[in-house]
Amino acid sequence: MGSLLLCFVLSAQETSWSSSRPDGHAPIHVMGDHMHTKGEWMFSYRFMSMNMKGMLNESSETQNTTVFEIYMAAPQKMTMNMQMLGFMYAPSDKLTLMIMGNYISNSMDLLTKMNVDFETSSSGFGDISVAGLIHLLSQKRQKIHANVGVSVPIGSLDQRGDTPMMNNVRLAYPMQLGSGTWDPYFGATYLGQTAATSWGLQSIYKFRLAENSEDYTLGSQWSAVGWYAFQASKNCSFSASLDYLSIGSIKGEDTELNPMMMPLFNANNSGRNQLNLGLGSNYLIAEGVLRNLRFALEVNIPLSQSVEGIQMKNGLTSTLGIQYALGHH
Ligand SMILES: [Cu+2]
Repeated sequence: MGSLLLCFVLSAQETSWSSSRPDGHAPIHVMGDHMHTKGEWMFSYRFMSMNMKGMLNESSETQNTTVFEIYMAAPQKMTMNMQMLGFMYAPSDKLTLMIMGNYISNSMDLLTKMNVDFETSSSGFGDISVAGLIHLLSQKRQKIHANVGVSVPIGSLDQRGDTPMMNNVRLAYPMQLGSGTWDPYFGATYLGQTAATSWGLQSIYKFRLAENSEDYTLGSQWSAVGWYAFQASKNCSFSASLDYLSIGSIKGEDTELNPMMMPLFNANNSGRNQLNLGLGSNYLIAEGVLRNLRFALEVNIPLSQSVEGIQMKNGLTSTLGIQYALGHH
């Protein structure tokens, strides 16, 4: 009883925003949400699995027979698995540096007009993200930082596979692993806390300014996410988030892709707007040898999506994460 009372007194006295609590980190799919204090570093691993099934034409579902009126093949299902490795380091209280690399494995099931099923797959390293989080404001339990970064083109644009029509052909745009261009991004993150709850807002715009070696430019991306979390215990928190993602259309085209072959070979079928609901949980080990080790889980469910032309319909995305911070004061 005495220690419980002490605990209340301590949390009432704590008046600055803190990352040292389960909800001190955003839901796991959000990147660059928190800063570190001088000398701290953090290692993170994430596994993300994104599933797509069926097709959309603008915002309504479309069938194979409709697609076969124009195209030779139609995508049926796709899975994108991404493993992400990240490091954060704070040279000062005002700046946290972040680098994140990823390894992508894609597989896509397709059906031809002649009713033949086939599968294509691609895998390799994706683009590397290098960023700085710059402290802007902090007041009591609220903070704002800027997110400034660049995506470094490491991912391949020449993933190939065999199809019933032809062997060793270049795969569709969504099966490629990178943008092929240096893409700067800018944004800001706002964080707030009470003794047992926390929330945040983040908005980031990624510019695609240049044309890649295959004569196209992926669409620019705007993302906005808001989340709310509460502590169920000292170690565990639950969160809900809303995410809005707007991706522009591809400009130019990869001339190795025949746009009549399959909707996703056609650069006109690119660009989308999507609203996701996320449900997640964070778990923090606060004491002992594994102190500062975190586990997190989140599921993101599309609430609405609309696409340019004909594209695959996005389904659930699940993200698992492990984070470990060192040099904590
Ligand atoms: Cu961190």
